[in-house]
Amino acid sequence: ETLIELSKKMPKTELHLHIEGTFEPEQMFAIAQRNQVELKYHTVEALKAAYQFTNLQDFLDLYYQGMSVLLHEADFYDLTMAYLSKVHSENVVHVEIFFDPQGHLSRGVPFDTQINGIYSALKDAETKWGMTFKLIMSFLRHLSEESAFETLELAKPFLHLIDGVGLDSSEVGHPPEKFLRVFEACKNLGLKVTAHAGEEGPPEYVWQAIDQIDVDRIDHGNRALEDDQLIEEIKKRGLTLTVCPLSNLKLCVVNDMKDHPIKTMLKRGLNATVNSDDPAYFGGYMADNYASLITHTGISKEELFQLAQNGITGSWMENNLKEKHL
Ligand code: ES4
Ligand code: ZN
Repeated sequence: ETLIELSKKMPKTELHLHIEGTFEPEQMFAIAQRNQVELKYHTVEALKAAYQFTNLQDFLDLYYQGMSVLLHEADFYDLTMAYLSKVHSENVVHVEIFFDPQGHLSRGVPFDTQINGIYSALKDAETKWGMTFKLIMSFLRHLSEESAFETLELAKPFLHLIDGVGLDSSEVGHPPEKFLRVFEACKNLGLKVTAHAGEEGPPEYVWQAIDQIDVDRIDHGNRALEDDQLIEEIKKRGLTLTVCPLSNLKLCVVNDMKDHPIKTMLKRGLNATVNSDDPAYFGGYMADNYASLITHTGISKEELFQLAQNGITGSWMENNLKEKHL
């Protein structure tokens, strides 16, 4: 059995996935047509040709355009179900999904439309396949603290459906401390907390996520490797890093997959996991992320098992369920 075959068979978790980043061009055009929304690109080919990014912002500009066709609950359902069917076929057994409510509220799409569509698909996948899930509401960090607080207010009737909050979008210039008070309020409501940190931003932003926000997890965290003391702190706290190999390649966080630091992370004792971030934009889902690491980094069978195991221990699933999967 090859390592790629093995990695496909392993039960896997996805802990870093933006549902709006699973929007495949074909589905985007179909929903655009049924909603009579015009896209800037007029063919699937032209859109796909635009997926060449030099940094995070290049990607985000297209990501916000793409999600602009999502208007109705059925759109959010269809998007989510397409993603869940795909990763079910790759033996993903548990997903923790981000959604960006502000990216839709700004277009007049109500909070309940968004969350009801996404949540119904998650529930259906649980019923059909036993796939378990957590739902994470993410704040857009390029927007204000006030906007994040308004979003939290809108989320309050739906807190029974939301497990945690995250922080995403343009990192540099928008440090975690900008949202210190919002995250404090979220924690007081019993929500788990994670934040994108150290993707493009400096180690200082990872320190802030830990020391000021007291995050339960770190999304990406690549640049933590620049600071030995920070590595020690992450280990001391047992924090999981949700690493996204194909994302890192497409957004030029790494220049070549052979230089991807995931093996270094494991060797340094960090709880790294493999995730797909925005698979429709970055060239692959969970299985593709593993396959790329296998093909280009010389990762071992033991390291693959460690990554999958970290995905279970670092998830927010209940402890008895973790034990079942380990
Ligand atoms: C994102 Cl890769 C990435 N980084 C930050 N924010 C995001 N939102 C969607 N994908
Ligand atoms: Zn992300």
